[in-house]
Amino acid sequence: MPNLSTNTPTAELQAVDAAHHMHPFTHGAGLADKGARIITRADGVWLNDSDGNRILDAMAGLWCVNVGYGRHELAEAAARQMRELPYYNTFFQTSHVPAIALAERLAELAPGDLNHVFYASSGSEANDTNLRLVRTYWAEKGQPQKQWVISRWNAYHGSSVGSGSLGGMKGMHAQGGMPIPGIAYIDQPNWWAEGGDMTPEDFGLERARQLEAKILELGPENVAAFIAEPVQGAGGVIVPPETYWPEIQRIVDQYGILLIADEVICGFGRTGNWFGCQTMGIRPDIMTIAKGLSSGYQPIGGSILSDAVAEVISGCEFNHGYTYSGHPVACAVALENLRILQDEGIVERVRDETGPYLKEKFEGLTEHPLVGEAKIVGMMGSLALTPDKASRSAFASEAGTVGYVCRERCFANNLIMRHVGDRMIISPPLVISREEIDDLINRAWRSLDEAHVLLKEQGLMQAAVSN
Ligand code: PXG
Repeated sequence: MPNLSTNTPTAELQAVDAAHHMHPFTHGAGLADKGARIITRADGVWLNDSDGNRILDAMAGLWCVNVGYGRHELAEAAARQMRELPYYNTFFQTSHVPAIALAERLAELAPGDLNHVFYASSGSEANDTNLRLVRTYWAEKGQPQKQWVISRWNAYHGSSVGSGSLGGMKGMHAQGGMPIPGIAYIDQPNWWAEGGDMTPEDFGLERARQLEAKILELGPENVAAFIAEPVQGAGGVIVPPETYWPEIQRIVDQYGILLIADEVICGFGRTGNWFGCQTMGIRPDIMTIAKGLSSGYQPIGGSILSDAVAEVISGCEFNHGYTYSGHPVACAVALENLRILQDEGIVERVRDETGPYLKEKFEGLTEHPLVGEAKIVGMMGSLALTPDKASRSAFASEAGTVGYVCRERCFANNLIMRHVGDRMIISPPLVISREEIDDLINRAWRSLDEAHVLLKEQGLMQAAVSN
């Protein structure tokens, strides 16, 4: 049994990783051949790997390290809490200070009358909570037939059976018996890929009105809730046209359907406000939170409920909860993380300074021959790659082929930028500086150039037959 450390040679770490560690959303054999990239340390927006590379992390881990890496205050908060009370549960009429204090803080930060927190340890768990919660809400109100939850194709709401079913990822549904019954899907507001000849405004209305049509098809008396990310993240940073959300809000109000805003990515400053629903001007009844809540330093998530929803749920025994609901160490770290976001004015900086600066630079990438559109809200953005800007064509190759080529060039240039199909996405730590933004854009430009050369060499610049 080797005594592994960050000083162990990369090849040895990779071999043991391949032998014993199964990775999420990964073709295991493919990775075993190639060897995983091994991250050893991180500071600010920078990662170090076991080969000594210094890498600009333009994804904030998995959209979560909002305050950046290396914040000792968060380590201290965890250590303090571990010494004082490392664990206790919140079942059986008990509570503890970190869970109480964080719930109070979240109630202050969340808009409107979103004042009540049910804790989980991840976004997936929180969305499972939401699924049971909205159905229980209507049952308690004497309408037990209100069971359907409407979601969107290409939404991501987690990877458990419940949250994966709430999501609209067909590749996930194909494995392991998903989706579960009682969930319906409408199309996403992705104008670039699906808008055809419509204006973005008309398209936004058309996609929102699919919700109305679906409610009428199922019967409003049978529909519990609509769930959506204010801006789709894992689906490729799809920023909806401006007409979309106001129309969705009208529809959920008109038919008495609960609105769940999945803020797992959009929350805690990512869009330039504390929550994405504020940026999009919507009033959810429930918000899902995770990721940026602790900047990823501890696994913690939750659901924030409005007064009206909480009052109904509190009127019954909701037979649901997790061993780690309101874990004291995770709550203590989240509280400290919220303090940092607040005291350092990080959300305001994204809104007023670095966000607009990044937007200007990022939109400049549309000058590149490969880039059709650049969409960005706060610090989440995406580039649509295309062989033909005028017609907004997709590539003739299988979706993701070109995106993968581009992502590999980004990695070679020590820039972590993801691809979703043939969209390239960024979601950097919110503390990224102007100089680091310049660096990010330079590396992205260089990677696009290199990808463009390769794509031409490989004959991959062909357009698909129709848009
Ligand atoms: N909702 C949203 C909007 C998310 O983005 C979840 C729920 C689930 O959270 P947990 O903590 O259970 O993972 C997420 C997670 C990707 C990627 O490839 C995105 C997520 C997770 C893993 C990978 O973009 N988002």
